[in-house]
Amino acid sequence: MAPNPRGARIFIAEKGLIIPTQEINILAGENLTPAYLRINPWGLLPALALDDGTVITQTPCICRYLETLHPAPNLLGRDALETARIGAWERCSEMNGQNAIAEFCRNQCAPLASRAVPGFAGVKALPELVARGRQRAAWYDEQMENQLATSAYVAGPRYTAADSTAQCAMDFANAVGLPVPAGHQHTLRWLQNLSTRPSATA
Ligand SMILES: N[C@@H](CCC(=O)N[C@@H](CS)C(=O)NCC(=O)O)C(=O)O
Repeated sequence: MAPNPRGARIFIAEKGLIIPTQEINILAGENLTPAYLRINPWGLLPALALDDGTVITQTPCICRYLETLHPAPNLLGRDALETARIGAWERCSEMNGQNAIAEFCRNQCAPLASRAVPGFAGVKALPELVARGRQRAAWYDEQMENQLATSAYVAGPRYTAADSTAQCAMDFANAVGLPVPAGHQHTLRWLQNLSTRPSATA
């Protein structure tokens, strides 16, 4: 359910690509083992390993790499303005959504008590950050609801990576106890619509 690996899988599915995947157990700390750190020294998921051994990290960069090689269907923008809009909403979902939700759940999750920051060990959870994460996530929910009140999809009238990035943040939030507020009808309509796409189960 981790939002970044799921975001990459959804992107790959929307592109119609077949890429073998290997699951790495974050809660068990598999991403911090020497074997995984040899693949990605930052200890983060996802990572895309090419046949020649090159490894690409950071979800937006993996997506950009794949979009460059496989331009259709376009998911990152058809022109300068749309590309900027999609990028802005992706950054919003990462910073205001995913990071807030991570702050909420990591600082109260017993298996991550000394792994409060993704990718490395030895950072202790701070219980007071739970409430702040909830507050930040509520602010993100407001931003999304306002946007989706006037826009069919997150970055405009068509489905793009801005949708999958937000979908992963919101589904993850729901899984850790921060559901979309019941009154946010536009967000709920949009999320229900995305859940019917085949990529939702990628
Ligand atoms: N900016 C990175 C963030 C990657 C990230 O934080 N991934 C999380 C899973 S969603 C992770 O690897 N967590 C490892 C951990 O919790 O130790 C990206 O875009 O890929």
